[in-house]
Amino acid sequence: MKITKISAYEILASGGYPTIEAYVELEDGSSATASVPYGASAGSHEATVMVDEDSTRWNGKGMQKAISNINTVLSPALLGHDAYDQRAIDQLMIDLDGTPNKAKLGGNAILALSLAVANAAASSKKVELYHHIIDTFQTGVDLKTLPQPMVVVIEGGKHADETTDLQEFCFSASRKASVAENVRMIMECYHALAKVLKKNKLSTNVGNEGAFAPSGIPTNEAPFTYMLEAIQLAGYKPKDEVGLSVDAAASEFYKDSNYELAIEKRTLSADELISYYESWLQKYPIVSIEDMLHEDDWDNWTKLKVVTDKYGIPLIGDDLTVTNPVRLQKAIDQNAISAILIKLNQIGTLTETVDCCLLARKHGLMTITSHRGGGETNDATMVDVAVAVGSAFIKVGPTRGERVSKYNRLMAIERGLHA
Ligand code: 2PG
Ligand code: MG
Repeated sequence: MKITKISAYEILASGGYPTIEAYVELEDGSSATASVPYGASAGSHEATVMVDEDSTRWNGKGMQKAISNINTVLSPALLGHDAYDQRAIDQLMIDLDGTPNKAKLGGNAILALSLAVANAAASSKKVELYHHIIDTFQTGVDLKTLPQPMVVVIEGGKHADETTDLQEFCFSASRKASVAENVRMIMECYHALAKVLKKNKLSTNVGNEGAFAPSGIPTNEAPFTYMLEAIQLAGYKPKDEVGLSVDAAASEFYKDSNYELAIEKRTLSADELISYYESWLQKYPIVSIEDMLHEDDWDNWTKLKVVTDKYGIPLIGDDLTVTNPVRLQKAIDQNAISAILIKLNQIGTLTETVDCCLLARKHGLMTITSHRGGGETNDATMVDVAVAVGSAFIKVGPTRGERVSKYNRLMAIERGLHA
């Protein structure tokens, strides 16, 4: 099924700056668009987000250079190729770029086309995108269980001003129930959390990802106490029904080989920080933790993994592993993680993303497919990827259109499977 037409243009992303949307048309007239998100606290090993650095437009954050790479290099190469052969399409773009981090043509340019081709192929085959991905990559996923919600409900770090040093505090569904029921349960906890925050004289305004982002939270531990109270107030059982998950995004508060907790006015060594974290695992119904250490602090990740293994909870790599099979393999070899966050734009093609998930699964690691903090769009391709690779969770914020579009897509998939 030949690709006959490609175009790409800037659209507005959730942070108020542009991102790329691509349009792909096939010889049978089927077509699709896809757009690319990007992070606020992106890991330094991620695929390049190519921006114009032209201060006369969008404060330098325009994407015309990357779009020009689509028009002059990628599109001429892809036209006439078979859209059903996603692996070949992605490999062609990887080869044209030729750098390990897609610095020449831009990960944002390459991913926009990769995802638009996949969506157009699914539309041409008249199948759901997740089915197309399962077939194309032979992922072997049987769809008996769908990813469950991991909902960011308090955000700080680079996602909000004057709040926690740690970036995200989430409610994770642990109840064996439908996605729709678990979304309802967690959103009831989210509304209960609003009451708890107000009682503590904290604001319920929201940050980048639609989670509460109050200033004046006294410690990085305090959100756990509010969240635990909220679960109980909403009438659910902590841990058995709703667990707590945290993403420290610790690279953002790593300074001179130590960790600076600004709101607590103290600087901790990695060992001290790990002990602090362990005290939380003893006190709260925490079911997973992510990026608790700097993205290159490998030896301390291995130390922390000993602790999370002791408590039987997944240690998730994100900035550490950047959805990159090479970094994932290193993390496996060093026994640094037991789960991996998956973000399509960290690596820049659908094929490499799926390969990373398959590698994780081969080694018994859980995958969690995630939204991005900086610039999201209403595109919900990530949800179909999560379903097709058998992710245990999708991590997405609770409010704002570009976030709820993901949960709505997941619930639509669930309804479709039971129709
Ligand atoms: C993360 C993400 C998504 P960002 O660190 O997991 O919540 O944030 O997209 O800003 O890197
Ligand atoms: Mg993260």
